[in-house]
Amino acid sequence: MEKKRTLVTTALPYANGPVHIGHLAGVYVPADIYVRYLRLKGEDVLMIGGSDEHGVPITIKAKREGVTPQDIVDRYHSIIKDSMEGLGISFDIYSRTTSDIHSQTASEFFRHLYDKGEFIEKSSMQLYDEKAGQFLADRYVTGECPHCHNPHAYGDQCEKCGTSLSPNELINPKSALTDTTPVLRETFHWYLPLDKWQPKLEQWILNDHKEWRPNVYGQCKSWLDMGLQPRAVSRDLDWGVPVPVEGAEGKVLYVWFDAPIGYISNTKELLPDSWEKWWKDPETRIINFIGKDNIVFHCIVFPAMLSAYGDGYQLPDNVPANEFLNLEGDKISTSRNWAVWLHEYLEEFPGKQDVLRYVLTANAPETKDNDFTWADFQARNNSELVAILGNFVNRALVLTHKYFGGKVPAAGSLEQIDREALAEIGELKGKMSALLDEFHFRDALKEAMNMARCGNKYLQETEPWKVAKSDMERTATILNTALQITANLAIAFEPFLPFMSKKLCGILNIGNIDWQMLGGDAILPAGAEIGQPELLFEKIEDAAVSAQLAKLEAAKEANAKAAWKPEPVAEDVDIDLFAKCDIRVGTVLECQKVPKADKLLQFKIDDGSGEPRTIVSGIAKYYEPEQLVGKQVCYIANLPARKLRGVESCGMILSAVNSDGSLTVIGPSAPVAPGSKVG
Ligand code: B3M
Ligand code: ZN
Repeated sequence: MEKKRTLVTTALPYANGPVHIGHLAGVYVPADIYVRYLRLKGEDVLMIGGSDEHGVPITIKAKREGVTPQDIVDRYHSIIKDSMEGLGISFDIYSRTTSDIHSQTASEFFRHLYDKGEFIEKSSMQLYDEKAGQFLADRYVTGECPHCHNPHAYGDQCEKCGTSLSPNELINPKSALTDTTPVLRETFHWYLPLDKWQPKLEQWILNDHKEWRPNVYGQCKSWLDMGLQPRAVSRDLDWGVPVPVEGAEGKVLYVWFDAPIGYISNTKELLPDSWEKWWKDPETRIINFIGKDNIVFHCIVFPAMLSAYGDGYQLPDNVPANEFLNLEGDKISTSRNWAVWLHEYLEEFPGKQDVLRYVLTANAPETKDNDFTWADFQARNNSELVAILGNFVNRALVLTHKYFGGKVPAAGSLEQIDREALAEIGELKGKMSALLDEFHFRDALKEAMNMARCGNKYLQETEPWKVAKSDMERTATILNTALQITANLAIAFEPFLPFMSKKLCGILNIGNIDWQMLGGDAILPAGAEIGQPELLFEKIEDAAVSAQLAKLEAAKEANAKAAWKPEPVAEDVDIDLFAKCDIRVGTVLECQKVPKADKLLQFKIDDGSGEPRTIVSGIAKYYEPEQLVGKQVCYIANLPARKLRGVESCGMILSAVNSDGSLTVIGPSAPVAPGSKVG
């Protein structure tokens, strides 16, 4: 069924950090491809985005930095907005949930449901920080995980074993605000009875939307099979949209209640007079682009909210959620800084927006989690964008300048090989359209690349540079055909690589392109001027890749350092036992590597006896032998001698174990006589 218009929403990223490639691959790049495709088809489409500026993580970050939550969201909203624009994500509006229009809309939404009696009010016992005088949101409580005994689990989740928790389950709960032990105190909240909407949602998803992606459909089915429960839609917190009901002081709307309403308020902000048709007319298709962790909110909770509101609100037609993108084999993480940040990418790879768009689409996590690696990024750029697409276009343009002075030559009568090449472009267009209609962006991009392959093959087979030696008429036909393929590429790639497309359209002097033109064999009229060839893509060198890998390595090291805690102190020992251990200071006279043992260093130590003492120590990875000569070190003097790689070692040199596992030799802070006792 064809509908009149399409409203595309994109998950609102939390403004507690910049966006990274995981967000882009999951939501914004596919949504942008889809919207650009619809626009090229001449359809009426809106792309709505914005920052999600409420929620507990923002308040925690603000506390930690000693600034207000508004400072945090102001900072990240502008970074996110600018960087998305930099990547060519073509929002019709990118707004934010701290706007007045949003508070009014969300507040009115809640009040309407409240007045209709759509909520139930329930009391419950929740953890309360008596010192801070406030209830603690789940994230504000930390403690020991009852499953894996990780001592740093959060009240909503243990990040070590991945189990979802409720704060009351934590062993030894502590308030993240004051580090005191919270107490249970009664509070009350409003709940949306999702169970009331279960039959409607079952019908709508399980029967009417069997075409949804299997991951989305499957997740919904398992929620529905478990049976829906009432969900709290308010929180005791001072950051958010206040609950617009008397007696609700200190309570705000739960962030997942207000955020999806952000889609509506942002549409309203853009189109104050005509927003309603985008939400309430059954002739509008609504498509929500999200990541897989947001499925339940978009397919169950928000549809239940819209249904409870009534007044003509429509439910989404599709929710093409993606799986996750990992980075170099590890889960992307904002807090661990294990990410490729968009704003940094744009600075470090200026003019290469399309390369990132290409790689994220070619490797999109549409059906399963995927991995982004810098090696793959380089390979796809060098062997696909440069070697296939860039190479073909460049050859077509250069040859046109060489033989026809930069003007599109007129085609004579086409031979079979010309007709076949053009027919293949038409077929690929058909495949691409079908794939794009079904949200298979990765495969659609492959078909676009196949168009460029088709162009290369055509030039390889027709060899115009040879034909030009004897037959200029035939050469004209071949280059006309090659240029028509080039123009087709400018259109086919527009949704995926808009910067390249714009540049190429500029060179080819084609102004307004649309999807109907794609597959055409006369997009460029004979005689039209072609601009100077410019390289569309350039090779990415190894050094650029190594620099990125080094940056990730540095993040890993910084994390290990930050996460490091000293080992717990061992059991008590008897003072006599300690006294038996004879620790001395000696001066290193000689130090050398032990042959064929990459961990061992062999020392000769002046221990004051007049006879040098030999000790072998496993610290070769951390020191060059000459670094230690002349230094004073501590060693245990009364360990029985033992042979290590054929060398008799009399004692053990003491080292401190650093947070990264490396070893630092221990010695006195000022010189002492060799053989001095430590005690
Ligand atoms: N901010 C969650 C997220 O960024 C959330 C999405 C809201 S969409 C209405 O994953
Ligand atoms: Zn755990």
